Amino acid sequence: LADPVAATIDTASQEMIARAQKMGIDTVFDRAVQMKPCAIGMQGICCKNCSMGPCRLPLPKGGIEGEDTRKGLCGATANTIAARNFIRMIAGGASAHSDHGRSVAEVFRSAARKETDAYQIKDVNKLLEIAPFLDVAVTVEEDGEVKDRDVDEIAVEVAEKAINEWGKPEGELLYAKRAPEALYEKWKKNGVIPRNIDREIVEIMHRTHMGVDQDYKNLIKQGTRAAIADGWGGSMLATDLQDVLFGTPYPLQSEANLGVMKEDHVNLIVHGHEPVLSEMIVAVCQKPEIVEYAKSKGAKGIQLGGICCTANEILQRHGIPSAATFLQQELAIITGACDAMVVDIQCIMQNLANVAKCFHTKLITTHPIAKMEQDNVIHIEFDEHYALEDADKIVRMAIDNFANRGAEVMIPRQKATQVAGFGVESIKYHLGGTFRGDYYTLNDNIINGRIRGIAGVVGCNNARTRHNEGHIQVVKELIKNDVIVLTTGCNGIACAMEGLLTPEAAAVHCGPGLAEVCETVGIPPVLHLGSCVDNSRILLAATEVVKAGGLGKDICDVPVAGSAPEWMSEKAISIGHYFVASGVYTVFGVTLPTSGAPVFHDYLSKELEKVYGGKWDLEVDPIKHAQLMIAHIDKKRKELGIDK
Ligand code: NFS
Repeated sequence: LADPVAATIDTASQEMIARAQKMGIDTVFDRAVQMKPCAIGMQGICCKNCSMGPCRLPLPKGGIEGEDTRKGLCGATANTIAARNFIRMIAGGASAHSDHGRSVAEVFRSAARKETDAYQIKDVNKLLEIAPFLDVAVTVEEDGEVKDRDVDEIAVEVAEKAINEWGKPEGELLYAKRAPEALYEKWKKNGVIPRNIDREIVEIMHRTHMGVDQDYKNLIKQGTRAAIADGWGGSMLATDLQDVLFGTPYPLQSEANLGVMKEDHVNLIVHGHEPVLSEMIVAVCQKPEIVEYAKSKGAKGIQLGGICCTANEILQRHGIPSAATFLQQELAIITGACDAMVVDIQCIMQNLANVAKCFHTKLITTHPIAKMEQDNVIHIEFDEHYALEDADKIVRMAIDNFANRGAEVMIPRQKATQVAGFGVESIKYHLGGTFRGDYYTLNDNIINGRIRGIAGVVGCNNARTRHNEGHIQVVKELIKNDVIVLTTGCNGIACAMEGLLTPEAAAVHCGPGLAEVCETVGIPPVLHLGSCVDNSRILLAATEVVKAGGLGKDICDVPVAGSAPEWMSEKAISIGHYFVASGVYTVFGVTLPTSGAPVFHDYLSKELEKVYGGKWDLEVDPIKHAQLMIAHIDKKRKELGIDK
């Protein structure tokens, strides 16, 4: 990838990278050419957990013959070092998802206690559905009669029980029991049921401290426990409580790519992850007096757009268009038309501030744990108790800045239509059966072979590989082979930009079986399930498939595979690992930080399957990557006796 402009398959991005270069502004695409990554770090075999190091254990050219005698000053082997680094990545990822979940839980508690007017319980059905999983009764017995409990009372108890999951002193993660029974039993037998969410992350930091756990198998076992605490804990709670507060998504139509920005509108971009702020911004932007205010400043209205998982959150629930994937964030400012960009946490590049300096764009940080050192950045700390006031201030700042645009506005025209807003509930609606169980139609179509299997394709962009190329090629190859795709995160945005999230895409890109199902039901072949915490929806969808019957007793029996073709964040490693621990064969693209420790790598990519039914794999070539997933799906079909 020597040419930054060619480092993306998206022509809108190419235009913006070229424009930045002309203006003398560097973007991540330029920096990726200049900065060479450390080969030893990439292979996972650099230990910097104490100051006697960093100890670097390069793999000898030509691999290892005979015994592997490499060791650090303390004697740590390559396997120990790679395993420590790997589970520290899980800790980073799990903590990011789970801290996001905690924030949502705290806002939820404020709403349940009626300490704030800005947030209310929007989806009572979902509240009643999740309550029993948190040991909260939805009925009471009074005078020998069973009566419905007061919803407000249930909400407060759900809030308290949920928050307890982060730090309770005893017991086990309550949501672990939402997994298929066979999987729960497997976890129990192997001692990896999380005790509470925070504890598993802290224990990773302890066990990877100098001189503690020195057995890669035991280290990864703790990584497994923390990853389960993420997928089936912090992330799942985030998804559930967000749905209760802001509504469970249902399919809707929108658009994607930089072309969603409008020259004659105030362009306000929300970027980051927690919907507690972006929901308020959406609400404020819909107020007639705010629209009037924008008009009084010479704009035709306000165009909201999202980047990263905030994009996915407000897309799923409100149909707000997705402006950009992770790697396009600087490019949104380079249009010259971004009047304000509001960020909270995660996946926010510090260089945004440098790019914003070259334009009129106001860059606003909002979260106490995520500030920027550059002096052009404005910090407006978001407080849930004054949520609407804070959002109002931010939106007005964007509107006031509209008049300050320079002459140099250039918005790429490219944008694509997308149908998003899917979830466990809407799949049930579209692919369920009226009489025969919730996921009956889906299972029936898998059994009769129209749908070959299910793939979860998720995750980031990575500047070390061509932007969106892996995402699109993997997904196209899967649907061509009749594999239905569930997407989240930046893969969802990439698929939207390519037009794959439309029902019409089925006739163009799918094999005959999947095309027929999509056309009959009226769904896209790629179902957008939301943000990265919403990968928990994929876990629950897989669980529903198991429950509907005919496809085995556990997730690892189902013809399903996972993929992150362009991953880059620690969150992706945590996600990958909870997929694996939940029984899913999971293929990553780009690289894995395990290649320098072949024994540890083999443990992840071979041995773990014997324990949990899922395993890791790495494949850089997108077509081979998809073919590996298809081969696994076929293997599972054969085991189920449904191969024809
Ligand atoms: Ni996921 Fe969201 Fe995108 Fe990757 Fe970042 S936005 S939580 S980490 S880059 S998919």
